[in-house]
Amino acid sequence: MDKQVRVLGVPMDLGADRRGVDMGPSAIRYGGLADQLTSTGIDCIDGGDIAVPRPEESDPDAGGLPSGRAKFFRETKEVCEDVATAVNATLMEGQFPLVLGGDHSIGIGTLAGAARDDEELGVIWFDAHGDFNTPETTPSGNIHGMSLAAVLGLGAFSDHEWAHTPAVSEENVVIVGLRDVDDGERRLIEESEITAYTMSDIDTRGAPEVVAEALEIATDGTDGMHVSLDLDWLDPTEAPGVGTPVRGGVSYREAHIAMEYVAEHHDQLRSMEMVEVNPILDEHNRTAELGCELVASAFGKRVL
Ligand code: HAR
Ligand code: MN
Ligand code: MN
Ligand code: MN
Repeated sequence: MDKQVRVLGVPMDLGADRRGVDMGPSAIRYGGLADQLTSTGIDCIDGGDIAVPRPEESDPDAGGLPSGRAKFFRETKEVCEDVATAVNATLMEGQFPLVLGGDHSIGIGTLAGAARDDEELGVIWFDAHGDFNTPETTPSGNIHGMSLAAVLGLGAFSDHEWAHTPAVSEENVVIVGLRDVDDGERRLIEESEITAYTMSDIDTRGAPEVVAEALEIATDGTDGMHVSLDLDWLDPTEAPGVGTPVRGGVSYREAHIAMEYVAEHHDQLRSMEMVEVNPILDEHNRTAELGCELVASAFGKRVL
Protein backbone atom coordinates (compact mmCIF):
# COMPACT_ATOMS: atom_id res chain seq x y z
CA MET A 1 0.00 0.00 0.00
CA ASP A 2 1.70 3.17 -1.16
CA LYS A 3 -1.15 5.58 -0.40
CA GLN A 4 -1.78 7.29 2.90
CA VAL A 5 -4.51 5.42 4.78
CA ARG A 6 -7.32 7.45 6.32
CA VAL A 7 -9.18 5.71 9.14
CA LEU A 8 -12.90 6.53 9.44
CA GLY A 9 -14.84 5.21 12.44
CA VAL A 10 -18.59 4.59 12.23
CA PRO A 11 -19.97 3.76 15.70
CA MET A 12 -23.13 2.32 14.20
CA ASP A 13 -25.45 -0.13 15.98
CA LEU A 14 -28.84 0.73 14.47
CA GLY A 15 -28.58 -2.20 12.05
CA ALA A 16 -28.14 -4.89 14.71
CA ASP A 17 -29.95 -6.11 17.83
CA ARG A 18 -26.90 -6.56 19.99
CA ARG A 19 -25.84 -3.21 21.45
CA GLY A 20 -22.10 -2.93 21.75
CA VAL A 21 -20.89 -2.83 18.14
CA ASP A 22 -21.07 0.95 18.42
CA MET A 23 -17.91 0.67 20.54
CA GLY A 24 -16.11 -1.21 17.77
CA PRO A 25 -14.12 1.74 16.39
CA SER A 26 -12.74 2.57 19.86
CA ALA A 27 -11.86 -1.06 20.57
CA ILE A 28 -10.09 -1.39 17.21
CA ARG A 29 -8.07 1.78 17.76
CA TYR A 30 -7.26 0.64 21.29
CA GLY A 31 -6.34 -2.77 19.86
CA GLY A 32 -3.34 -1.22 18.13
CA LEU A 33 -4.49 -0.34 14.62
CA ALA A 34 -2.12 2.61 14.17
CA ASP A 35 0.87 0.60 15.46
CA GLN A 36 0.07 -2.33 13.20
CA LEU A 37 -0.16 -0.05 10.17
CA THR A 38 2.98 1.88 11.07
CA SER A 39 4.96 -1.32 11.53
CA THR A 40 3.77 -2.36 8.06
CA GLY A 41 5.35 0.82 6.73
CA ILE A 42 2.04 2.56 6.13
CA ASP A 43 1.48 6.23 6.60
CA CYS A 44 -1.91 6.55 8.31
CA ILE A 45 -4.03 9.34 9.70
CA ASP A 46 -7.20 9.15 11.75
CA GLY A 47 -10.19 10.95 10.29
CA GLY A 48 -12.23 10.50 13.50
CA ASP A 49 -15.75 9.15 13.77
CA ILE A 50 -18.93 9.84 11.85
CA ALA A 51 -21.89 10.83 14.06
CA VAL A 52 -24.54 8.16 14.59
CA PRO A 53 -27.86 8.83 16.39
CA ARG A 54 -28.68 6.69 19.43
CA PRO A 55 -31.46 4.11 19.02
CA GLU A 56 -33.15 5.46 22.18
CA GLU A 57 -33.60 8.81 20.45
CA SER A 58 -34.93 7.35 17.22
CA ASP A 59 -38.04 5.56 16.00
CA PRO A 60 -37.18 2.21 14.40
CA ASP A 61 -40.34 2.27 12.32
CA ALA A 62 -40.35 5.87 11.15
CA GLY A 63 -40.79 4.51 7.65
CA GLY A 64 -39.58 5.47 4.22
CA LEU A 65 -39.83 2.00 2.72
CA PRO A 66 -42.39 0.92 0.10
CA SER A 67 -42.73 -2.59 1.58
CA GLY A 68 -41.35 -4.93 4.22
CA ARG A 69 -39.43 -3.97 7.32
CA ALA A 70 -36.03 -2.40 7.91
CA LYS A 71 -35.54 -0.99 11.39
CA PHE A 72 -34.05 2.52 11.61
CA PHE A 73 -34.21 2.80 7.82
CA ARG A 74 -34.31 6.60 7.90
CA GLU A 75 -31.41 6.98 10.33
CA THR A 76 -29.34 4.33 8.54
CA LYS A 77 -29.83 6.17 5.27
CA GLU A 78 -28.59 9.41 6.84
CA VAL A 79 -25.51 7.77 8.38
CA CYS A 80 -24.70 5.90 5.16
CA GLU A 81 -24.94 9.12 3.16
CA ASP A 82 -22.39 10.69 5.52
CA VAL A 83 -20.14 7.63 5.27
CA ALA A 84 -20.34 7.76 1.47
CA THR A 85 -19.42 11.45 1.45
CA ALA A 86 -16.43 10.87 3.75
CA VAL A 87 -15.21 7.84 1.78
CA ASN A 88 -15.50 9.64 -1.52
CA ALA A 89 -13.71 12.74 -0.20
CA THR A 90 -10.91 10.48 1.07
CA LEU A 91 -10.48 8.93 -2.38
CA MET A 92 -10.55 12.38 -4.00
CA GLU A 93 -7.65 13.38 -1.72
CA GLY A 94 -5.69 10.41 -3.07
CA GLN A 95 -5.93 8.57 0.26
CA PHE A 96 -7.11 5.04 0.99
CA PRO A 97 -10.32 4.77 3.07
CA LEU A 98 -10.27 2.22 5.91
CA VAL A 99 -13.70 2.21 7.55
CA LEU A 100 -14.24 0.77 11.03
CA GLY A 101 -17.66 -0.41 12.21
CA GLY A 102 -20.01 -0.57 13.72
CA ASP A 103 -22.48 -3.07 12.32
CA HIS A 104 -22.39 -4.15 8.68
CA SER A 105 -25.14 -1.79 7.53
CA ILE A 106 -22.36 0.79 7.06
CA GLY A 107 -21.16 -1.23 4.05
CA ILE A 108 -23.98 0.41 2.09
CA GLY A 109 -22.35 3.79 2.71
CA THR A 110 -18.77 2.65 2.15
CA LEU A 111 -19.63 1.13 -1.21
CA ALA A 112 -21.68 4.12 -2.31
CA GLY A 113 -18.68 6.33 -1.60
CA ALA A 114 -16.10 4.02 -3.13
CA ALA A 115 -17.92 3.41 -6.40
CA ARG A 116 -17.47 6.48 -8.52
CA ASP A 117 -20.20 6.94 -11.09
CA ASP A 118 -18.38 5.84 -14.18
CA GLU A 119 -16.33 3.04 -12.65
CA GLU A 120 -17.22 -0.56 -11.92
CA LEU A 121 -16.30 -1.95 -8.55
CA GLY A 122 -15.87 -5.57 -7.46
CA VAL A 123 -16.65 -6.64 -3.89
CA ILE A 124 -15.34 -9.40 -1.64
CA TRP A 125 -17.56 -9.88 1.39
CA PHE A 126 -15.83 -12.06 4.01
CA ASP A 127 -18.72 -13.12 6.26
CA ALA A 128 -20.48 -16.02 7.97
CA HIS A 129 -23.72 -14.43 6.76
CA GLY A 130 -25.00 -13.53 3.32
CA ASP A 131 -26.34 -10.08 4.32
CA PHE A 132 -28.63 -10.73 1.35
CA ASN A 133 -32.07 -10.33 2.92
CA THR A 134 -34.41 -7.68 1.62
CA PRO A 135 -37.02 -5.81 3.71
CA GLU A 136 -39.47 -8.44 2.40
CA THR A 137 -37.45 -11.54 3.41
CA THR A 138 -35.71 -10.40 6.61
CA PRO A 139 -36.57 -12.41 9.72
CA SER A 140 -35.22 -9.69 12.02
CA GLY A 141 -35.71 -6.31 10.36
CA ASN A 142 -32.02 -5.65 11.00
CA ILE A 143 -30.33 -3.83 8.14
CA HIS A 144 -26.92 -5.43 8.80
CA GLY A 145 -28.46 -8.65 7.43
CA MET A 146 -29.51 -6.80 4.25
CA SER A 147 -26.56 -4.60 3.28
CA LEU A 148 -25.37 -6.53 0.25
CA ALA A 149 -28.93 -6.81 -1.09
CA ALA A 150 -29.27 -3.05 -0.59
CA VAL A 151 -26.10 -2.31 -2.56
CA LEU A 152 -27.42 -4.46 -5.42
CA GLY A 153 -30.84 -2.76 -5.30
CA LEU A 154 -32.91 -5.87 -4.53
CA GLY A 155 -36.51 -5.89 -3.31
CA ALA A 156 -37.69 -2.69 -1.61
CA PHE A 157 -34.21 -1.23 -2.00
CA SER A 158 -34.65 -0.95 -5.78
CA ASP A 159 -36.18 2.53 -5.61
CA HIS A 160 -33.57 3.87 -3.23
CA GLU A 161 -30.69 5.58 -4.92
CA TRP A 162 -28.80 5.97 -1.65
CA ALA A 163 -28.64 2.22 -1.22
CA HIS A 164 -28.45 0.86 -4.74
CA THR A 165 -24.94 1.34 -6.12
CA PRO A 166 -25.23 0.83 -9.89
CA ALA A 167 -21.42 0.67 -10.20
CA VAL A 168 -21.48 -2.70 -8.43
CA SER A 169 -22.56 -5.61 -10.66
CA GLU A 170 -23.64 -8.95 -9.25
CA GLU A 171 -21.10 -10.80 -11.42
CA ASN A 172 -18.26 -9.09 -9.55
CA VAL A 173 -19.60 -9.70 -6.03
CA VAL A 174 -18.26 -12.60 -3.99
CA ILE A 175 -19.18 -13.83 -0.51
CA VAL A 176 -16.51 -15.93 1.20
CA GLY A 177 -17.12 -18.07 4.28
CA LEU A 178 -20.90 -18.41 4.19
CA ARG A 179 -22.49 -20.69 6.81
CA ASP A 180 -25.63 -19.02 8.16
CA VAL A 181 -28.33 -18.18 5.61
CA ASP A 182 -32.09 -17.62 6.01
CA ASP A 183 -34.55 -19.38 3.67
CA GLY A 184 -35.69 -16.32 1.71
CA GLU A 185 -32.12 -15.10 1.58
CA ARG A 186 -30.93 -18.42 0.14
CA ARG A 187 -33.39 -18.11 -2.71
CA LEU A 188 -32.19 -14.58 -3.48
CA ILE A 189 -28.55 -15.67 -3.49
CA GLU A 190 -29.36 -18.58 -5.80
CA GLU A 191 -31.31 -16.37 -8.19
CA SER A 192 -28.57 -13.75 -8.30
CA GLU A 193 -25.39 -13.64 -10.35
CA ILE A 194 -23.14 -13.29 -7.33
CA THR A 195 -20.67 -16.02 -6.32
CA ALA A 196 -20.94 -17.40 -2.80
CA TYR A 197 -18.26 -19.67 -1.32
CA THR A 198 -19.47 -21.56 1.73
CA MET A 199 -17.30 -22.95 4.50
CA SER A 200 -17.64 -26.35 2.80
CA ASP A 201 -15.95 -24.89 -0.26
CA ILE A 202 -13.11 -23.68 1.98
CA ASP A 203 -12.93 -27.09 3.70
CA THR A 204 -12.72 -29.03 0.46
CA ARG A 205 -10.70 -26.67 -1.73
CA GLY A 206 -8.68 -24.79 0.86
CA ALA A 207 -8.73 -21.08 1.68
CA PRO A 208 -5.94 -20.08 -0.74
CA GLU A 209 -7.67 -21.51 -3.81
CA VAL A 210 -11.07 -20.08 -2.87
CA VAL A 211 -9.68 -16.63 -2.11
CA ALA A 212 -7.61 -16.58 -5.31
CA GLU A 213 -10.77 -17.31 -7.29
CA ALA A 214 -12.72 -14.67 -5.36
CA LEU A 215 -10.05 -12.08 -6.19
CA GLU A 216 -10.24 -13.02 -9.86
CA ILE A 217 -14.02 -12.54 -9.89
CA ALA A 218 -13.89 -9.20 -8.05
CA THR A 219 -11.19 -7.80 -10.33
CA ASP A 220 -12.44 -9.22 -13.63
CA GLY A 221 -13.19 -6.19 -15.80
CA THR A 222 -13.60 -3.88 -12.82
CA ASP A 223 -11.77 -0.64 -12.05
CA GLY A 224 -11.09 -1.66 -8.46
CA MET A 225 -12.38 -3.70 -5.58
CA HIS A 226 -13.75 -3.19 -2.11
CA VAL A 227 -12.98 -5.64 0.68
CA SER A 228 -15.56 -5.94 3.44
CA LEU A 229 -14.31 -7.89 6.44
CA ASP A 230 -17.00 -8.99 8.89
CA LEU A 231 -15.11 -10.47 11.83
CA ASP A 232 -17.78 -13.15 12.34
CA TRP A 233 -16.21 -14.70 9.24
CA LEU A 234 -13.66 -16.17 11.67
CA ASP A 235 -14.46 -19.01 14.00
CA PRO A 236 -15.78 -17.72 17.36
CA THR A 237 -12.88 -19.44 19.15
CA GLU A 238 -10.63 -16.88 17.43
CA ALA A 239 -13.07 -13.97 17.29
CA PRO A 240 -15.54 -14.20 20.18
CA GLY A 241 -16.25 -10.45 20.26
CA VAL A 242 -18.82 -10.26 17.47
CA GLY A 243 -22.55 -9.65 17.58
CA THR A 244 -23.66 -12.75 15.66
CA PRO A 245 -21.11 -15.55 16.17
CA VAL A 246 -21.55 -18.75 14.13
CA ARG A 247 -19.56 -21.92 14.73
CA GLY A 248 -17.38 -23.37 12.00
CA GLY A 249 -15.63 -20.29 10.67
CA VAL A 250 -12.14 -19.81 9.28
CA SER A 251 -9.07 -20.26 11.45
CA TYR A 252 -6.49 -17.66 12.39
CA ARG A 253 -4.10 -18.91 9.72
CA GLU A 254 -6.76 -19.14 7.01
CA ALA A 255 -7.79 -15.56 7.71
CA HIS A 256 -4.19 -14.39 7.42
CA ILE A 257 -3.47 -16.18 4.17
CA ALA A 258 -6.66 -14.67 2.72
CA MET A 259 -5.55 -11.17 3.69
CA GLU A 260 -2.06 -11.82 2.31
CA TYR A 261 -3.68 -12.70 -1.01
CA VAL A 262 -5.65 -9.44 -0.85
CA ALA A 263 -2.33 -7.60 -0.32
CA GLU A 264 -1.01 -9.09 -3.55
CA HIS A 265 -3.81 -7.20 -5.33
CA HIS A 266 -3.05 -3.85 -3.69
CA ASP A 267 -3.12 -2.12 -7.11
CA GLN A 268 -6.81 -2.98 -7.42
CA LEU A 269 -7.79 -2.46 -3.78
CA ARG A 270 -9.77 0.76 -3.51
CA SER A 271 -11.32 0.60 -0.05
CA MET A 272 -11.64 -1.67 2.93
CA GLU A 273 -13.87 -1.95 5.98
CA MET A 274 -13.83 -4.03 9.13
CA VAL A 275 -17.14 -4.49 10.93
CA GLU A 276 -19.16 -6.19 13.67
CA VAL A 277 -16.52 -6.04 16.45
CA ASN A 278 -18.47 -6.07 19.72
CA PRO A 279 -16.15 -5.30 22.67
CA ILE A 280 -18.89 -6.10 25.23
CA LEU A 281 -18.85 -9.73 24.11
CA ASP A 282 -15.08 -9.89 23.62
CA GLU A 283 -12.33 -11.41 25.77
CA HIS A 284 -9.75 -8.76 26.66
CA ASN A 285 -10.15 -7.07 23.28
CA ARG A 286 -8.65 -10.01 21.40
CA THR A 287 -11.12 -9.81 18.51
CA ALA A 288 -10.25 -6.16 17.89
CA GLU A 289 -6.53 -6.96 18.12
CA LEU A 290 -6.93 -9.81 15.65
CA GLY A 291 -8.78 -7.45 13.32
CA CYS A 292 -5.83 -5.03 13.43
CA GLU A 293 -3.41 -7.84 12.56
CA LEU A 294 -5.61 -8.89 9.64
CA VAL A 295 -5.77 -5.35 8.28
CA ALA A 296 -1.96 -5.18 8.47
CA SER A 297 -1.76 -8.45 6.49
CA ALA A 298 -4.15 -7.04 3.89
CA PHE A 299 -1.86 -4.01 3.56
CA GLY A 300 1.23 -6.12 3.01
CA LYS A 301 2.74 -6.89 6.42
CA ARG A 302 5.29 -9.69 6.05
CA VAL A 303 7.45 -11.79 8.32
CA LEU A 304 10.47 -11.64 6.01
N1 HAR B 1 -29.53 -13.33 8.61
C1 HAR B 1 -29.86 -12.73 9.86
C2 HAR B 1 -30.76 -11.53 9.67
O1 HAR B 1 -31.04 -11.11 8.59
C3 HAR B 1 -28.63 -12.30 10.64
C4 HAR B 1 -27.57 -11.70 9.76
C5 HAR B 1 -26.84 -10.54 10.21
N2 HAR B 1 -25.70 -10.72 11.04
C6 HAR B 1 -24.51 -10.18 10.74
N3 HAR B 1 -24.27 -9.80 9.47
N4 HAR B 1 -23.65 -10.10 11.56
O2 HAR B 1 -23.24 -10.36 8.82
O3 HAR B 1 -31.19 -10.96 10.62
MN1 MN C 1 -22.04 -9.04 7.74
MN1 MN D 1 -21.78 -11.65 9.66
MN1 MN E 1 -27.31 -2.87 -10.00
